[in-house]
Amino acid sequence: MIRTVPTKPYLDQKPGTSGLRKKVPVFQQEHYAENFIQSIFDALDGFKGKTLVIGGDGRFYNREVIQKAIAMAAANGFGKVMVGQGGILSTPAASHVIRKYKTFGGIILSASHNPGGPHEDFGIKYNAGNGGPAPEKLTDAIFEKTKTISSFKIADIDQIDIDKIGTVEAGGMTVEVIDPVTDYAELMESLFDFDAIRANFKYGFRMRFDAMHAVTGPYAKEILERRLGAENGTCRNYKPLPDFGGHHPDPNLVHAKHLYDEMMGPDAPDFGAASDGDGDRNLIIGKGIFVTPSDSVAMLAANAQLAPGYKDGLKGIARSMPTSGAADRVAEKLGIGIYETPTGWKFFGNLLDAGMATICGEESAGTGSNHVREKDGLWAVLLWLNILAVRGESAKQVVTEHWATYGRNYYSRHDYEEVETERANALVDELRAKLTSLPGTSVRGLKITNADDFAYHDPVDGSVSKNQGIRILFEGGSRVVFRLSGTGTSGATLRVYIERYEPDRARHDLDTQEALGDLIAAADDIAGIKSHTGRNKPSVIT
Ligand code: VG1
Ligand code: CO
Repeated sequence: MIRTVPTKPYLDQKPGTSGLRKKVPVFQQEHYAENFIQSIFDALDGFKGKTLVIGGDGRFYNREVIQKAIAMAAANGFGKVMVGQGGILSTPAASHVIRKYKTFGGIILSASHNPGGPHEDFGIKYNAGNGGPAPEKLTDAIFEKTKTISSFKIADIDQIDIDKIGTVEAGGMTVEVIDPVTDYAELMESLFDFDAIRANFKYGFRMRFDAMHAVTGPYAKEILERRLGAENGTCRNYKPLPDFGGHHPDPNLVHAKHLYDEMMGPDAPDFGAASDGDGDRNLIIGKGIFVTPSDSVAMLAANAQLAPGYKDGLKGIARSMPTSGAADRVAEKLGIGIYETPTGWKFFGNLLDAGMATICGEESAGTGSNHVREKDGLWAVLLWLNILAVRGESAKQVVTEHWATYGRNYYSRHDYEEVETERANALVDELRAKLTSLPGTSVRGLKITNADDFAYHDPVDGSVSKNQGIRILFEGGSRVVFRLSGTGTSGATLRVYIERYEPDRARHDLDTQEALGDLIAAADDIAGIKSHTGRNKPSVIT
């Protein structure tokens, strides 16, 4: 029943910031997905007879690869797989299932916020037994295996009916199809004050949640409308579609502009939120005010004790390097640790496992805590709802009061998408070459105090990750960071992160792009963005 199929390596299967992401036609090449899945198994040890979780964000090609993964898990000796019904498991829900049932690990099929469809993106990543994304050591080992693979193992079994909840035997292995929502919804109930949130809705609090036709729809419907009593229709675009309705399931001010416009309009609900393709990102917009993700993690950390799951306080806060320093001020006030990691959730795993950090965040709309080992979109939304319900205040009040207490970190990210790879590399190489000569010089009247290429020394396992983003620091604490995206599937994406700290509360309601104007101009002077990319302006500003 088990076949060993000869195959040839593909040389482009290097996992990026979050797993392997490629266009669907690339994944549809003969044995392309099989090679990567077998390489994952080949890089792991000791899973014979153990359980593997399999789920995805429901995008185009999800069902096909799930069938392959099940048949290959059987052939490779797993004892059981747990699959989300319909092939659906949000990334945070998958992380929770891995942890709750103490499984060996999981395979998550997603390209997250990237568009889906026959010509769009697909992705595969492996999460370990702690529920978190494979650390660099493991993704490097997987990549090595992909370069030399010569065969894969697959069981000759019929297609599994993944739409029917229940347990079947196939290929000498147990396949359990589980409800993707129940365990996750219970976890949320255990962390948050559902009574307070329910009462708030009852007394007229209105919200809008946009699932962007991605994976969080069924979760949001169940939790917000059924369990918390938000009015019917609170959740919009809640049906997961293989092509996300033709849109980018990226909850930012460009791709969720309709939500932003609604929240700034005259009849705005009290609170607006959205999540991405695989449910790990969040967009938070209060009535009349957008909350940047960097601010959001700081504000959630500052108020977390209002939620039952965090009533005993936080152990520490971790943020990715490009994320603004707003959270640092909260950590300082709380007297807890603050950790600065490279971009990508895999770097938070050790800090969470070691109990050094409780809340983590990234500027890219990712926030989460030690309840799972992934960022978690709905978790962030529910913590906001919990805080607003207990404080009895609007999001705008919470935000402005936070700025008054801690000062405001003006923050923006400029993305230049699908730049020719050579041109993007040339920009980075040139910048790197002049790093040592920059400190002490001034650009646009701004004095550079330091310039380096960020390297992370993991305080738990001692591993070192180099070249994680170029930082230019200015006198007064402002900074500009440059790095290339590790999640794109065509060309290169240059990300430029710009930040200025403003302690003066009389200057807290400036337009963000204006408040950062001189830094934005300085970034171009220093890196030659326009000349290298040939672009006059960014493709996306968040
Ligand atoms: C981006 C974000 C990063 C995030 C990653 C995965 O990576 O910047 O913060 O962890 O996406 O998020 P990059 O390398 O493109 O900058 V998700 O929601 O796409 O899994
Ligand atoms: Co995502």
